[in-house]
Amino acid sequence: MERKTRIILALDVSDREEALKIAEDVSEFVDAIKVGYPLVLATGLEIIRELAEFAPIIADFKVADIPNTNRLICEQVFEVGADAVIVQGFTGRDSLDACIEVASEYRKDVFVVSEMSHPGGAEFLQPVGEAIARMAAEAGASGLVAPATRPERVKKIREIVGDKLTIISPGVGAQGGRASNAIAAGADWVIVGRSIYKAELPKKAASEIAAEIEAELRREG
Ligand code: NUP
Repeated sequence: MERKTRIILALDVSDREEALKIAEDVSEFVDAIKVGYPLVLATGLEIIRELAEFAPIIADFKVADIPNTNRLICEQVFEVGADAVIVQGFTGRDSLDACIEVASEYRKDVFVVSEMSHPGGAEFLQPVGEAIARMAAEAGASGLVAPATRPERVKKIREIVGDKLTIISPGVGAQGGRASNAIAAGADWVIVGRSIYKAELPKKAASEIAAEIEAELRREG
């Protein structure tokens, strides 16, 4: 994934034509497209291959099973052309290792959720988020998913993993987080869904977030 706009589009629409149209429309302003259950369950796994024409694809399946099942899931995801997969860390080191093993066979990336961005993410996951971040670093994951809704938590996770891991951060816009705050806290990329795909002009919405991030990066020097 090349760092240009620092935006990952969360393409949670459920119509194939709409998904392809939005992907093409906003592609110059996003560095990757995140595809999850809403789109894949509605249209089929092949949508990943089709969207990969526009940007690298992150498959957000929050993989959370025993090692063998995780392995089988990751194989499907990389076979269809995804560049990365998002997995849960709470299932433990062996489950994570299975995902990382498959990813390294395909030379692809694994992002581990350390703490989720919605209010309920603070309930069970936040108390173990830092331990998950440490485990992800030790296991050799490519990066972490940390909440833009709580920039102070992104900062904490960045302190824990240093520059070794990439942090991608959802919760911008519709969930209340600001892109510039997440980037200032140490996120490498923000993940933005509804604020782009539900906008009247998705391309304009993406370009405005890109400009906000650019201004923040300039400010930081
Ligand atoms: O902690 C997380 N929060 C979150 O919102 C982990 C995620 N993977 N996501 C995903 O990011 C969520 O499933 C959705 O696809 C996207 C955020 O979308 P939006 O709130 O910008 O519409």
